[in-house]
This record gives sequence, C-alpha cells and structure tokens, in this order.
Amino acid sequence: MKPTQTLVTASLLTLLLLPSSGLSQDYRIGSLAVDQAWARESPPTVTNGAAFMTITNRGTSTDRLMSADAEVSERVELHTHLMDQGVMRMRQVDSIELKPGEVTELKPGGLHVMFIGLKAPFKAGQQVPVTLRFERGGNLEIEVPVKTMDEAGAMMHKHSAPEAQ
Ligand SMILES: [Cu+2]
Repeated sequence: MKPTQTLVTASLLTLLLLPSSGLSQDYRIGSLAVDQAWARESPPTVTNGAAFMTITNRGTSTDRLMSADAEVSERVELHTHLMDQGVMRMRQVDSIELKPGEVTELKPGGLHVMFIGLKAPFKAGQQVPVTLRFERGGNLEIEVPVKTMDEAGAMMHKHSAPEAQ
C-alpha cells in the first residue's frame, strides 16, 4: 500500500468512527441524545451550509428526525448522499429514522442538516442555533459550533490510526 493510500484509508476510518471529542456540549431529550454537533465554515461564494452530529436513541421505539429549523437560512432540509451513476449527489429525505438502541451519524458524505440560502456565511467560532423536531421526542434546541475544515481535520487526526502517532 502506498503512503497516500494509507493516509486516505486512515482519514476515512476516522471519519467513520468519529469518536467523542468534546466538539460541542451534548444534548438530551427523552431517550434521545445529540452529540458532537458541528457545522462547516462557508467557503467564499457558497450560500449553503451543512451541519453534522450523532443522534443516539436509547429508547425502545423507533423515532424520527422530521425536520430542523434555523434563523440563519431561508430553508433547512434533511439530506443524504446517494451514488447516482458513479457520482455522489445530495438528495432531500423526508425524515431520518432513529432505530432503538442505535447511533445514527450525520457526517460529511452522508446524512446532514442542510441550510439553503444562508443569510450570512458561516464563520468559524460562530454558534448556530438549530431546532431539531423529533416525531416522538419533541423539539430540541441545540447550538452548533462552526469549525474550519482545518479544525475538523485536526480533530479527526488526533484519533487517527496508531501508525500516525
Ligand atoms: Cu445537502
């Protein structure tokens, strides 16, 4: 395996495993927990934003994230990424299913909360207030910290494969 391949593999692995890292304070409502919320700083000229988090359902029934609201953009949608003829594309989903006993990850390249038509670019250090609306759990207000891609990358590298340390 070439060094570049190892690096890519390690990055993918840490993306998939994204361990608890003190990225943000954690939130609880009923049997749901929302952890490690973060949003990506807006590159210049980009008018959309995305937020990521993990949602744990410690209950015994399936719940769903039905929608999210925020003042920072004209619209907020729930999105996933799908392979379409060899190209990854974002697609809106009606809701995100949260199975009992499972951790659902919203992460780059997968499920995410999408902010359409940002009123102002997301700046690193900013906190974005977001209301998550769950089918059973009710409404949960969270603050999503905005990170630079470097911060997000550094956070992930801290937990990378043993050979990198
Ligand atoms: Cu999206």
